Amino acid sequence: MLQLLGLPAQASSHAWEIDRMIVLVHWLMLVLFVGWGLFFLFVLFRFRRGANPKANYVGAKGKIAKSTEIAVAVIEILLLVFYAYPAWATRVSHFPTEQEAVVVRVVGEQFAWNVRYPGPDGKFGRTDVKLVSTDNPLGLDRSDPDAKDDITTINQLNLPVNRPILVHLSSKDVIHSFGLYEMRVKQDAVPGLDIPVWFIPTVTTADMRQKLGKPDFEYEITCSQLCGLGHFRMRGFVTIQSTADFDKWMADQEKELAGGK
Ligand SMILES: [Cu+2]
Repeated sequence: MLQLLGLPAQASSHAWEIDRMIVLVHWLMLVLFVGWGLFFLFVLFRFRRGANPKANYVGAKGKIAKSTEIAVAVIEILLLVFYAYPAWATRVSHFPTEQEAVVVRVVGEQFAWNVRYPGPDGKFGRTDVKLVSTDNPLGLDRSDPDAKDDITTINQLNLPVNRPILVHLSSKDVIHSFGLYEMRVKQDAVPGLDIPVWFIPTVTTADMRQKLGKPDFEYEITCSQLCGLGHFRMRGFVTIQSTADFDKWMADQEKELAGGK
């Protein structure tokens, strides 16, 4: 069924929950589609002109119609209450703490994703809109002690596997949407707002390449909101690594930052 629906591979701990919902809704829609189709054919035959020379203005009065309608409503309520609400509740009310999660800030702009890590001190440094330039797209104030070790990248998000990731999303200009399809994550990035979104990646990029048999596969950040003329090229990449590889990458970034200063 997943293959039939063309869903991307699953790479986060909650991906199955979203997919189960999608599959159940599609089964319901398939039953309704076939049911309505058959009913339509039946009506064409049953109420043909030859058999009904005189129109009946009252219409059909059957119990089947009513009970079918109630059954469909009940199934929809069950889907909502037992599948959709619980899945949504974990997303919005069971956030990991800043201590247990890897915290990242992602700021959308026309047409790129600016990524920022707090660095070893775990604190995000000060930013100032006056400092924004092409070299410093986030306006990071490097004179602030908390900002000295902040790591920034553009269109590249490195994350460790099997750890909660907490992304704080915002935007510099218009509304963008942060979409990680394999993680089943999609959240709007809105100027002036800090919107948190969390997930746990479960498959490293290397493992996913092997699984899919595609040696050049990359997880992508897609902008899922039509945000301007360059919307189509607003894409970043996510590299899911083992904890050791991620720590090494982070250390390399720190070294590069220290060397460049
Ligand atoms: Cu965008």
